[in-house]
Amino acid sequence: PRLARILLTGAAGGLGKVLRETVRPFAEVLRLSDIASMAPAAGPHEEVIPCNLADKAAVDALVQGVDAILHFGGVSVERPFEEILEANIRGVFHIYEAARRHGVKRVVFASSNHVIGFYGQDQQLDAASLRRPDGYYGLSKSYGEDMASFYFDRYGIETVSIRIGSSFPEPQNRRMLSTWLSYDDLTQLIGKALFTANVGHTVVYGMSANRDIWWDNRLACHLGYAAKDSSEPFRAKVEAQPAPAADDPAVLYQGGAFCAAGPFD
Ligand code: 15L
Repeated sequence: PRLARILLTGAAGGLGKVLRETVRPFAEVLRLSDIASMAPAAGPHEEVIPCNLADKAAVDALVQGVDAILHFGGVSVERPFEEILEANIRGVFHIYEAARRHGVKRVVFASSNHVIGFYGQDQQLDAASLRRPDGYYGLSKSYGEDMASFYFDRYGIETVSIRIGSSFPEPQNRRMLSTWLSYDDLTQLIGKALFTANVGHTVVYGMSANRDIWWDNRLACHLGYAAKDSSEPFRAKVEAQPAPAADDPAVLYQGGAFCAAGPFD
């Protein structure tokens, strides 16, 4: 399956740069957007439109003419509330309002494990577990999930919220042996999120087929996501690092070091 035009926000970000290449087969034209400048310039089958997500009119224009939105834009780490408010909270509202106004029926929302970050690494969760955000960033992703739920119930706009674990070329520490999501698995998951019918608002944990996982995706089984990669080949390399203290948030909480960020005054 293939859509005519997909919008990717956050296209200059860590995952956006990767997705610019890997989601190409999902659309005739990929519209790329970011607040930061994007190199290289638009290639064949690409459109580049810089946009500040906090600017409602600009987001409205950005969304016009697309068939689906991959919303990966915004602040991606813990920051003071005011920064998160503009990019993530106002930003996600602008995306959904624009989707409503322009009849866009499918959004893939880059949510995060930080919506449940304060659970212990000894706990098992599924998509119905109560959220325990680990900061303003996690709160903004939690708000984004609620925004997705509301826009489905009220306007029938469907969303898959992917609670991304840690999507990097390889797991960087012990925690990421559980949270790692390979780029290939992320791309597969986005394909399922775009092309599975009747997703309503589905929450899925974005992780590879790692050995020790904390999250159960059975409530998202209709997506048919089947991870192919695992953090296991990187275990020896990661475990060669000095072990953190037993009371280090990095090994206590699912959200890791985010749980110890701030305060900012
Ligand atoms: C996130 O949500 C961040 O965007 C990313 O930079 C990683 O820190 C990731 O979570 C993680 O928890 O490893």
